[in-house]
Amino acid sequence: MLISQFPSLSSSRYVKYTRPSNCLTANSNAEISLCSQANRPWPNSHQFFTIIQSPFCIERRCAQETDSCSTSPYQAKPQFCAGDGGACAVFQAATGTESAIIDGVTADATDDLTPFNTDWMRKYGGQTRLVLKPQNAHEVSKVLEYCNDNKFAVVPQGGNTGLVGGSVPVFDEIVISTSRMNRIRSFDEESGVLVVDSGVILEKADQYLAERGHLFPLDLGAKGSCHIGGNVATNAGGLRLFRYGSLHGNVLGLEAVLPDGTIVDGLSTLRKNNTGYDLKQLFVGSEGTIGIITKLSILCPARPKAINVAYFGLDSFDQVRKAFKEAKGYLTEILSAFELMDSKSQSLVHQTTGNKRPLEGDYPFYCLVETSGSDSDHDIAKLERFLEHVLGEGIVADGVLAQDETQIQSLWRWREGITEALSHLGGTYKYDVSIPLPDLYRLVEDCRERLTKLGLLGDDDSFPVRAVVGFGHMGDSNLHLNVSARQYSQEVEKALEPWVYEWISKHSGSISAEHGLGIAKKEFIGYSQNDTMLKLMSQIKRLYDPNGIMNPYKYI
Ligand code: FAD
Ligand code: 2HG
Ligand code: ZN
Repeated sequence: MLISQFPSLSSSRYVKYTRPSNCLTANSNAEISLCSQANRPWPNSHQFFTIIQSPFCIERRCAQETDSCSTSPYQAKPQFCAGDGGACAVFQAATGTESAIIDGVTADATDDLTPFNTDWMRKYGGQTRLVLKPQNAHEVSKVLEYCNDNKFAVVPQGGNTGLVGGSVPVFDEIVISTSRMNRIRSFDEESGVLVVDSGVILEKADQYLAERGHLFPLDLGAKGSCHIGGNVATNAGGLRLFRYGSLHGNVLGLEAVLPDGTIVDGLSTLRKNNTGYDLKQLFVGSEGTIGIITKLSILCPARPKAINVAYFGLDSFDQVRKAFKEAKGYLTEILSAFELMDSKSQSLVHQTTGNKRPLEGDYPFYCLVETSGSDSDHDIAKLERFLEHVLGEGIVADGVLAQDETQIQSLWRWREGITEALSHLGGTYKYDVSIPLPDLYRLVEDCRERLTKLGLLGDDDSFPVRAVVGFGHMGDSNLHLNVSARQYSQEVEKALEPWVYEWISKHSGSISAEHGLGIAKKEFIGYSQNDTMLKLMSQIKRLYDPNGIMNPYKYI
């Protein structure tokens, strides 16, 4: 066989992603909005914001504009108030226990509130003084009805791993966390239908299914923290969408609560159900703007018995495209992932983890190819024919094939670990985009060239940008352009936006492939949606949420 023997990888630990620790432990008065410096203790925004208390509401002004503080273009809408002691008593009665509330209204709870006010990237933050953790749809209903009647704004929050600032408040909106809605309700081995509460952690659901010979049809790097409700609310794509398709197809039914407290019972477990509008689809990717998802039924495939993973080094993006084409041709029904990583992404993972690299040489591009099937001998034979072909034709320069489960996990870490590796380096500007394959990587090259010409990109600390990195789900034409800055700054942001979005629009792409819009892309939705679509979306929003209490200031 032509492929090199698998070298012993230095670490076989499978990484579990949690929020960066300095975000969880730092002290905060939560006086922050759209303003942070990732490599300073979090948060330190007192110099930027003052709070003006009115009898009913809280209003914020940016007191001092500096290069590192993007002044929030948003003012708290006057009708949204943080709630008062009376409201807290109502919420306590609705949720039945004191432990379901983090109450920073009647007492100081700053430290407990900080993780709910701070997003995963430490880029966006709010100042909620109230976190509610209802346990079921009836409790959510009571809470939302009261909020709606009193025009209290709310932000649904799952695992808070979202990457567009959608899961944290902008001002003092009340956070409704799904963390106590965490029960697996049922699983039918014959149909493969799983019914879960929305706060079940993705990895827990997958472990439960593994014990029953099945697989959750979504997998992503944040699986140890993200909630299934959050996955559905963002229509997360992840590492195996190529094989198992999008959540729009796999979610069979859901239960949700509308802002006025109405419980929508659409928890069908049927695969086919053509009876009128498929309203559940509105919740898939709604990012908490029309209601709170409380339960889900999901179609789960049988767990493949034979999984193989290969990792390649390639000399150009054209070779990557050829390898992808050949993988589809040779591996057809067993190909389950084809992931792209550029040289810079892999050197940054190496730098932050210290792990031994899978290949000896350095290549401009790397790919991870996974096959999943039911017959190991059949799959290996197919994979070997493919490997011999791509190595023999010089499409792939070098490669390794995992020999066991530990090595499979280790190879995946070189792809899944990129986001976490970057999070240790400062602030990361993230652009999650769809681009037709021929132009996919050109965005990274053009971005590098632009930042270099502007004098922003360089190796030493005098340059604000450390690296421009490209990786993503090649099989889905989904690129992740990550610009790693030494700290978040207006100078870098202005160099990137709207330039990136204009580039995407010119190349017939989408400005959000899988992470959603949140607050990060609120201003830019027009680059991917026309006026008619935007008008229809606004009409739907008004129909479901006439008082506009659901996740305000976000994309709609
Ligand atoms: P949160 O971050 O808590 O919320 C996300 C949004 O959904 C918010 O707008 C929130 O208001 C809303 N929401 C949450 N729960 C509900 C609910 N029950 N009802 C209504 N609205 C709700 N995304 C991908 O698509 N593919 C990837 O491969 C991928 N990899 C990632 C890797 C890492 C290391 C990290 C940190 C993130 C990654 N993400 C990825 C981004 C993120 O979208 C997913 O992690 C996940 O889908 C978010 O789930 P969550 O429970 O953390 O939701
Ligand atoms: C991934 O594919 C995630 O790893 C995160 O979608 C991408 O960090 C990112 O930009
Ligand atoms: Zn992704």
